[in-house]
Amino acid sequence: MILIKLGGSIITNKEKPLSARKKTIDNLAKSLKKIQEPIIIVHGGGSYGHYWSVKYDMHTKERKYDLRGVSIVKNSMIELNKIILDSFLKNKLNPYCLPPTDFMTGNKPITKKVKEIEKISKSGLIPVTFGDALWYGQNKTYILSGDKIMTHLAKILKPKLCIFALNEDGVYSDLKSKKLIRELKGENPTISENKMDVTGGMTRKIEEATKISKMGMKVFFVNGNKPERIVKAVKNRKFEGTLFRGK
Ligand code: IP8
Repeated sequence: MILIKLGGSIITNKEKPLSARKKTIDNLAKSLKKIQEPIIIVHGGGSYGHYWSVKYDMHTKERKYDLRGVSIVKNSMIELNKIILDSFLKNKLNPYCLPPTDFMTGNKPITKKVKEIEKISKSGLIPVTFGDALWYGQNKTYILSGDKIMTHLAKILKPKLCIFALNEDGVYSDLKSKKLIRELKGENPTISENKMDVTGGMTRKIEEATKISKMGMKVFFVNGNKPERIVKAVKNRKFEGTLFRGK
């Protein structure tokens, strides 16, 4: 089983509020169609969820955020999720929409529910979940990042491979020259931050990827604009991107 995160920066135009990159999503869907094994998809918020989270000052910390903000962030994620689901359907994939409320309670995954997601993916359906604004308890809510969902799912399901599709070739050792790091073994590279991202952008991704790789799984960062690289990574062909190697 393969766990794939479609980053918000690849499925939306982060420069422009509420704009999905429909052509890119279609191309991703076409490539996913070529994968012959069970997959689970997680997607990010990009210029939907993050745009509204910034407006309403909502973050990953559990707090009493503006209720209007909670509703609007959730609504925008449903809107983006619908675009992904429509594209999958159009490209002959069978998505199975799973908002994170289906398998999370507070900030913890429900193991039994997560295990069910694996069964769903093994049936041939493609579970599709996403980062979201979530109820925590005691009138508090928080923003759950899709990257964090990747770690929760990986920990319980131990997929063969975790892939993060990004708007970059992978992790760069130097941002100016865009020199690609081909392999990381637990070390933390320094990177600059995207201010629009309430869940921590690339830093969070690297943090979660490192956690997953330390649990003994392979994690790949690949450029989602070249979705054939996802297929190559799955088929173990010549890989282009950054590999996080575990134990
Ligand atoms: O883009 C965050 O998910 P991410 C989703 O995977 C929201 O960090 C609602 C901002």
